Amino acid sequence: MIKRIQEWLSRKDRQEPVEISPDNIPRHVAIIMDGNGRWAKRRGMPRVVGHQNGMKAVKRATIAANDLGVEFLTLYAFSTENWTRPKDEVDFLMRLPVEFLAIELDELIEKNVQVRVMGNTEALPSHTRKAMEEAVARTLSNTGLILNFALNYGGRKEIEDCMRALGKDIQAGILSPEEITSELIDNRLSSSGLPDPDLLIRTSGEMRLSNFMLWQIAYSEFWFTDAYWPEFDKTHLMQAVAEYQRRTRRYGGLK
Ligand code: V07
Repeated sequence: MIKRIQEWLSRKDRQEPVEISPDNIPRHVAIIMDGNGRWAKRRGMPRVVGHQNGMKAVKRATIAANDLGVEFLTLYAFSTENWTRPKDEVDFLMRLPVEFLAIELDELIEKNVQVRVMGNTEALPSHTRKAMEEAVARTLSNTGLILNFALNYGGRKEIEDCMRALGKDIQAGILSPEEITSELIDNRLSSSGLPDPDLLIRTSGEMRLSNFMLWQIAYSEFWFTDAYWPEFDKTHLMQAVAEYQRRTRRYGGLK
């Protein structure tokens, strides 16, 4: 028995091609991109080298998702909790959208990708906001995959802001409590306009949500991998989608 499991593990490590049906591709994939610092540390390099390589993995994952026919890809780039990291690291992270614009965006524009951002973006440094706004503006008319960065995002903060806004509307007499429905809440979250994620991926072996899309993932399938985010490539995404299809096959094509 133990031997059989070992054989299976070694096959999985070699990442043989997996079978994916074109009829049941998750429309919306969300990813918690964990393990950038650990990946660097394992190589004896500073954490920021991990973040830099994580940015390359963003482009790989985007192109892979686009090739598979995924319509929406949401990536957790910076959480409301990440501000507690050392200042140097936060400063470096806040420059990544600028680098992304300079280094990675042209190839994504060629692939017809549209960039969006959700989260509390007003609180970001102006160079970060400017880069992010430029990425959004330069891809606004693209019609391919929607690449949605969660930046200064927190699931509870999003729900808190939504409840405050609804409370204000009630106080102003333009909303009655009976009118509050799931759909109304959907429309007031920063993910408004996107369908709920069908598949949530987290890298680096952690199995927590860490305040990511708490409302939206009510029915999402979860897939975890031990791979660090800078190692993530098309084969990981394909494994995740193949597993998603195995789990949802009873609805295949009917969902
Ligand atoms: C960040 C790279 C990916 C690994 C996880 C953390 C580090 C891309 C962006 C980005 C965001 C908005 C935008 C264009 C690019 C980004 C941050 C961190 C803060 F419009 N990667 N990436 N932003 N990392």
